Amino acid sequence: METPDLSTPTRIDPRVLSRELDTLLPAERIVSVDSGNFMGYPSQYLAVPDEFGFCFTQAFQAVGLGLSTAIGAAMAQPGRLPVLGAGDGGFLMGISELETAVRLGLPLVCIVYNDAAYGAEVHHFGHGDEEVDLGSVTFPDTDIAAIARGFGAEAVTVRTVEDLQSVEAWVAAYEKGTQDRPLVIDAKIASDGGSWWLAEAFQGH
Ligand SMILES: Cc1ncc(C[n+]2csc(CCOP(=O)(O)OP(=O)(O)O)c2C)c(N)n1
Ligand SMILES: [Mg+2]
Repeated sequence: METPDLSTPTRIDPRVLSRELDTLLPAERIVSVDSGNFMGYPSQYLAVPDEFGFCFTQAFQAVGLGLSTAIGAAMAQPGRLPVLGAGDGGFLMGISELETAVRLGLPLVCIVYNDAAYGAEVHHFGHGDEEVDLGSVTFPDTDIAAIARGFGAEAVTVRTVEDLQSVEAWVAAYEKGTQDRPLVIDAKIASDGGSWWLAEAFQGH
């Protein structure tokens, strides 16, 4: 099936981003997923080798556990590339653990689906035709790549498929066995109008 693409010149469709990363990143991987509107994208588009390749923290329903989950997964299975899928809100909640990943020299890929919002909450606030104030759940743009570099990680800002080229260099070093820094992908994502899985889940709220 063709991947839907609502990318704009400055924001990438999260489904296209995830599909491209599925191709770019080594298949021998362990995917961890934080909580939020975004969480279906890595779950749907990033293939994993088996059941030991997928850590889904939704059992706790708490935002912000993804990065520490991914670090734990990396320690448990050093032979696999750890890949985190997180939203901007959840990633910033747990970002102190980036220092841990840098200190441990972990090759860890953090995909941050950056919609400048607590996107899941937009579902709650924004349904129907009424005018609603989204001021408490939407944010100004945050340069997560710059913050990640401050922690000592490698980082890239992604707005288009072409911007993903720098991921290839990071992967090449990983494949040579010389990669000792996490990579944070600050993906400025386009809206697909709110993910279908949360629209469905929130129907009763
Ligand atoms: C600790 C905690 N606080 C608040 C919530 C409610 N909550 C669920 S998803 C979400 C938004 C997460 O935002 P982000 O990580 O940016 O992901 P997005 O929904 O934007 O894709 C919030 C606040 C929660 N589940 N856990
Ligand atoms: Mg968000």
